[in-house]
Amino acid sequence: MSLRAKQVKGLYAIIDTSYAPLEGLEKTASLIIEGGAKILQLRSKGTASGQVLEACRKLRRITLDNGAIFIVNDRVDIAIACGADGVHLGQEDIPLTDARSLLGASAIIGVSTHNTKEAKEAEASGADYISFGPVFPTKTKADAQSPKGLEGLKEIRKSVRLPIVAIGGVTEERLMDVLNSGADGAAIISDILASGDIRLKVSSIVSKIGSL
Ligand code: TZP
Ligand code: MG
Repeated sequence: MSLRAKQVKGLYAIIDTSYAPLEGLEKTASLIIEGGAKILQLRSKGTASGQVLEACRKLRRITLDNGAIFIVNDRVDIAIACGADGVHLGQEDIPLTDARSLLGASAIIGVSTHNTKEAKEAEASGADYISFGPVFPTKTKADAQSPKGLEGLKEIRKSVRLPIVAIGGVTEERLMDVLNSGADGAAIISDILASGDIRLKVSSIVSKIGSL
């Protein structure tokens, strides 16, 4: 496993701007980082590119100041422009090999997968990690596939060696279930952003993972 891949484990916090408005972005990110998250992604569907870049530059500064990894969802161009650590690609985004040529050898590149075929393809193409899901029902992604369950996650674990980040309906309560089913990391949006106390929620999640 590459050095890049080894860093992808534990809590993978995603700021989705449908839960956390761009105006309060730095505050939200700071609370997540103060809670102890070491990986942060920005996901901002439908936002103008210039605004996304501006937001990413802020998050890049906060993550760099705190030794956290910063990943941009979907947009290789914005990841390059803000100096992110990497990008997360969906199945419909630009191919991994093109992203790798643009971002370079040291970038962390993740790919969304929903089945064994996609997971194996991502591994063969040089992904550093895959996300797999939705493991559970989620309201966050309108076009999410049907939930794959913990059994689906266990199947994927058997098919690839890459770090697997479980996504979709993952909560503090379900955290241990996904980690015990083969996930190396847990990507969480709503359980963090919709909680009344983001810093406390993150630190509680991080301490649960730390006690593994
Ligand atoms: N991809 C698959 S499910 C999902 C994404 C982006 C949404 C996850 O959000 P939540 O709120 O943690 O269920
Ligand atoms: Mg995407």
